[in-house]
Amino acid sequence: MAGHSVTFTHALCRAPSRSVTDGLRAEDRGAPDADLFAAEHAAYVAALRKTGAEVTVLPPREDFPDSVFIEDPALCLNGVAIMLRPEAQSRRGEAAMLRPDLIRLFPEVRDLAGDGFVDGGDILCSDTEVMVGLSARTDAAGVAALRPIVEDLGYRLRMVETPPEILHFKTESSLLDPDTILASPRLAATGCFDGYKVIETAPGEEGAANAIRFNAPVFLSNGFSQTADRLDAAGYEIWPMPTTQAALLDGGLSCMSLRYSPLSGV
Ligand code: CIR
Repeated sequence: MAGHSVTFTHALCRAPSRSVTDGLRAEDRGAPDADLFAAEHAAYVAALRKTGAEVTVLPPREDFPDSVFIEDPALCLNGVAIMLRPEAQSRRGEAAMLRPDLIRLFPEVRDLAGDGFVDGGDILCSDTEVMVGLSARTDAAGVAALRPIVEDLGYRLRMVETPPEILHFKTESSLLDPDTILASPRLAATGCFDGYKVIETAPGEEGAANAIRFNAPVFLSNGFSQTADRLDAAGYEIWPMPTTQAALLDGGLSCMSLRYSPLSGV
């Protein structure tokens, strides 16, 4: 069953900067190649558009090497943009930098009170529930500030734990349809998806879980053939995508867009 948590009329992206080579990474496996990153990003934007969505691509920002990962400084929920507060030092200015664009694109922009931290990569939304994973980037104070905004927009907020070895909650999970989650076995084992149907990634393919269901297709990073088979067997239409350069910076498919429908209702 498709629902408004997987159908979108719009997406907002930001082109990668040349400075993306300085992006944050937990483990240095070499800097990404800026040209190849741009090519992979262009393929991603083209695929979003191919589903019928209107995609706005903001210009690159050299002063923010990780700003291509536009999912982290904001959350779009029920037609409203919510400014978040990324924790990483080099990303702290990203929300303020993005805010004028969101004011231009959304009828309403809300701000997080207090000084807690929340990264969009830790937020997974279904039709009725917003799951927020505590992580190295998202703290309880940030979640407490987000809760009244989310509840006011008609959603339930549930705070869950992200295992310490996982950067963001959605690094290893994604929504396939309003009742079904794709997750790595280690994240699913925490029990946070109880009540949902869970499809686990195949052994050694944890990175496949940072997928996005965007309208009809599920975008899945290249190289995860066993997980692709599982999704295919479950009836999902898979669109394989190259994400080799984002992966060098611990990023993936969800991180590179804000997905929304201006007039969606709960
Ligand atoms: C960072 O460490 O913040 C970036 N290099 C990667 C952010 C990935 N974003 C995401 O999972 N939502």
